[in-house]
Amino acid sequence: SEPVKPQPESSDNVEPVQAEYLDKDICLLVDEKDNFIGTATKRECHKVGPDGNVLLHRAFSVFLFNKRGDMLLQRRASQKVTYPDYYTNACCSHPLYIDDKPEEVITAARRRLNYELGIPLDQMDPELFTYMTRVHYHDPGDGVWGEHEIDHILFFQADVKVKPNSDEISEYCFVPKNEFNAFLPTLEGPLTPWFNMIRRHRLKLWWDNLHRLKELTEADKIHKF
Ligand code: DMA
Ligand code: MN
Repeated sequence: SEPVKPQPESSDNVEPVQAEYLDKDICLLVDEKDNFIGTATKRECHKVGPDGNVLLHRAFSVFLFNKRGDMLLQRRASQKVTYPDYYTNACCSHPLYIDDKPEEVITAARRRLNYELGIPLDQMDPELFTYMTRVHYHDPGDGVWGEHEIDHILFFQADVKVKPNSDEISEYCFVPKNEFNAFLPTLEGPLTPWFNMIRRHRLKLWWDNLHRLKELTEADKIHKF
């Protein structure tokens, strides 16, 4: 009989576009104080180990608001490797190791907002981003793919052109602040753990103060909510 062919790792049920990035994207490993200590592929950074652990790496989460103060909520595409079909904030991803150095977080955020939401780069002046704080969290996900990150939280407010990439996002909408709490229970899927954490601990405070966010930043802190 035919010998059993060894399966390449990248064929483990992951959709091809996502699989390509799992091996191509080089993420930044950090220590508990967010010091850069090395690199690993996106795949290595999200595989849950036999002990339930995941490698600690650097990430960012953008919360995007239009000028009226409505917040962009999106649903992750079904083919996402981690947290498919979950509802979440505008854009999350990872600063990468590019040109022999760690990419700046705001540079990475602009790159991914352009890729995932189709926002033109010239509509995202770096000055429009406010770096709020960092959150250290560990979540085992589905037990195969999970997260363990120091997540840099960025707020962004501007009226921008949005054209979502269907490889990444299946739905999006802008939610007015006074409708947010009633809107959440109507969603047909769960919220991502990081979005839920920020929602519970900081979102109301920061959403109420979009006009003076700089006064509320906790730049040196790394929260463990
Ligand atoms: C990873 O987001 C970052 C956080 C804060 C969870 P992601 O899974 O959306 O990353 P990517 O878009 O690069 O797959
Ligand atoms: Mn990650």
